[in-house]
Amino acid sequence: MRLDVITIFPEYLAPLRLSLVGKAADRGLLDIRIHDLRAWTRDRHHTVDDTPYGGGPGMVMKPEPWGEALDEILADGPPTDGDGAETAARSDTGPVLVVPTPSGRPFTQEIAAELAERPHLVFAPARYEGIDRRVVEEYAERAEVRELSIGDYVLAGGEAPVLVMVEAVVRLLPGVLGNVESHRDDSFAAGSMAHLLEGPVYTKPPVWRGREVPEILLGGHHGNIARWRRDHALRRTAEHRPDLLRAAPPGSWDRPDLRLLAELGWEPDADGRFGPRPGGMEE
Ligand code: JDQ
Repeated sequence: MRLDVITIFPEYLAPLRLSLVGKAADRGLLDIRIHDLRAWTRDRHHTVDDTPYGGGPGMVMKPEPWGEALDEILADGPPTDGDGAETAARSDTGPVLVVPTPSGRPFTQEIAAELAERPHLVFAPARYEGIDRRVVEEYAERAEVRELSIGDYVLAGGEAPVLVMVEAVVRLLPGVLGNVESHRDDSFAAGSMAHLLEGPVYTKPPVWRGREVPEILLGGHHGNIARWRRDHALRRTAEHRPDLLRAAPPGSWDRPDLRLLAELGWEPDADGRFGPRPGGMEE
């Protein structure tokens, strides 16, 4: 996978050289290139921002440096394969332009998995009040543009979201995780555990500062351990993420689940779901 990041703070992306992502790059699974947007300015002061049309506070990123940077980086990326009838903007093998913004669609595990399938991701973290709108319009004709938010809080720029999204994507690439982690059931992975958060975990010593590891985990009864873990996962999900319980499809719950959920004050409706069905307002 080829991964480009265009930023006015290239040092902010230094953590991509470390840990899991950095190791994946060292092993050749990933080609990461960090670019300074100011390299594509033409004035003496390397200006990247200007005042907003229509007035208002703050500054807006000028379109020209982004245009020059993206033209060069998209031309230099892996080739889009296909029959020529499809454009890079629509092809599964064309580039994806990821633009972090508080007004984007929510970045989810599902989107991370989709991005992990693509050969070329170009990240465009902005600063100030964001990038001139015409840049997204222009590159939507040459790439799949994804405007994404990592959560409902306001950051000062898109660099931290890039670190978050790259880590979520790279750990899904084949060969990046060792066997232990790759066989784990992730809380948000599509599949059997999608509606359950992780329960608590423990390691040695068996007693720390007078606090004991739950006895059931010390015995070897795998059936009882699995049930104990599921109960704690359910309790935690009901407490922290009731929305996930409500979104779980009917048939997600076995008899002990339903007994515990009833104890916690949850009752399924006639269809076996907790609360109103999600959806109905898409697009
Ligand atoms: C930028 C800004 C517009 C604040 C400038 C570029 N989830 C998430 N929170 N915040 C961001 C993403 C984010 C991403 C990129 C950014 C914030 N800002 C500051 C811009 C309105 C408010």
